[in-house]
Amino acid sequence: MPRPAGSGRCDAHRNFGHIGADIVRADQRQDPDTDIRYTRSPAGGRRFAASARLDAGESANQWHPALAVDGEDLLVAWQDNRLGDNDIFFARSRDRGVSFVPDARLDDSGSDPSEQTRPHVAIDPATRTAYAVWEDERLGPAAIAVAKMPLE
Ligand SMILES: [Ca+2]
Ligand SMILES: [Ca+2]
Repeated sequence: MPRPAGSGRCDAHRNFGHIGADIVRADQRQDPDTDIRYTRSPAGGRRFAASARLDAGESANQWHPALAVDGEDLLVAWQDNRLGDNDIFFARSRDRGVSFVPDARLDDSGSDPSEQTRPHVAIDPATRTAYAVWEDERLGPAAIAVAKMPLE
């Protein structure tokens, strides 16, 4: 699978520093494609637990993870080319990252073969609403798309 331009940077590396870099390198040794993995620090930041894979996109690249937390809710969104072009997928935890529901498509571009890339997510605790924003080429030149989801 071709890798998208500019995809050498990994937000997991930036957010988790040296530990994240080790995890990314280990994944690339085992698989020819990239995955989204998650880890948390139940020890108050002194160490991280073993990581778990969040995406179900076999033989495809998952890139650019973004994470938002509010209370017990945790959302992770990423760029994913499992359907042949890049789309945005997400996974949600309702117990602050102890477990996740199976991942799902986030963007609404359907079967359009356009690129949806580099998501960011946020949660508004006042309205219990999750927001996602990403770069979207469905109308031609890249534009910014936004979606929201009430957290139940
Ligand atoms: Ca993969
Ligand atoms: Ca797409």
